[in-house]
Amino acid sequence: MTTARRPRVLLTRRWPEAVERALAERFELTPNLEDKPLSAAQIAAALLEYDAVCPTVTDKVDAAALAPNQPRARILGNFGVGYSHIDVERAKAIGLVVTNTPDVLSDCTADLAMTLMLMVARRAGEGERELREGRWTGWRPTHLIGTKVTGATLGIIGFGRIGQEMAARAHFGFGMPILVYNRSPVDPAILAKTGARQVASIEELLRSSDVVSLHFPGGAANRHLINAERIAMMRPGAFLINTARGEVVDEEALAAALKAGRIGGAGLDVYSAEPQVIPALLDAPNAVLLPHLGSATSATREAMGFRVMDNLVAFFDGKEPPDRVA
Ligand code: 8YV
Repeated sequence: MTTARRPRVLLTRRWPEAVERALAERFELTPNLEDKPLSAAQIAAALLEYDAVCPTVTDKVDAAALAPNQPRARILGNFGVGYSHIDVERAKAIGLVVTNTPDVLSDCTADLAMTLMLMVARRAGEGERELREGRWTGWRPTHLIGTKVTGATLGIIGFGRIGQEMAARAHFGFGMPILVYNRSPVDPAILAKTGARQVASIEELLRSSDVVSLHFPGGAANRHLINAERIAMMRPGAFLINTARGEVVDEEALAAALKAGRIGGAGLDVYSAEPQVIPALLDAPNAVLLPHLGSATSATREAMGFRVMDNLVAFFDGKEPPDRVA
């Protein structure tokens, strides 16, 4: 029996142990032992050396990283559902297949969006900072008064898998009426599950919601979709939740609205220049700021890794990878 050479696979970061172990049984695996993001030059070099390169959101897989015109690599197995860090057109032009990891992180990302909504509306971040810093002087009827979430109207922009999970949690757990803005019409049966109503414009949604949660992809087309003008359309005291991608919000405009008390607060898990967060947001007490934790549970991170593996196995077996996006 001839032993065919196993495909060489590069992971650009450390992955969950169980996934690395399984991948190493099937492929000639190189994890990034240093666990630091790769530079464009390192990604370009890797494309000449490996059969598959598996990036994450911390890798800028742009035209510079995709410089080789004739890479050895044939597939980018992205660890994550969002892939706005990958220049998909350039990847296609040099013959790379691109896959992602949908479905498996919808629950945990929706859970985190709920966490942010509750934290910001109930001023949990402010309260915890006060207590830990020894500034808590005790209970009083007027202390850290927040906003009631139960029954408030939730506006969801982008009604894909994660948006729908958010709707279910908010509607069935907190009795929230759901408004939806989505580029294409949503199947009435899907809307009916949470009694959601699809509105015709983002503007209508912003004007009619007490909480606005963003669940659409990043990338150039959606950059600053939530800009100063649109933030100004939000109800006074409303909350903006972003677990999607930082670039979809004009962060300076958001920080200005928070500072002016134009809206009630913001709950953010993603930023336009991660891991940097602009000072104006860091200075806003009514912002709850988490470090991109949407999918950060052991169950989900393992499932994401195994989902990449399924795609690699299919691809190298000559089959269509199930989560091909390009
Ligand atoms: C991932 C995410 O952890 O999947 C996504 O799109 O935003 C996160 O949940 C991250 O992108 C990993 O690359």
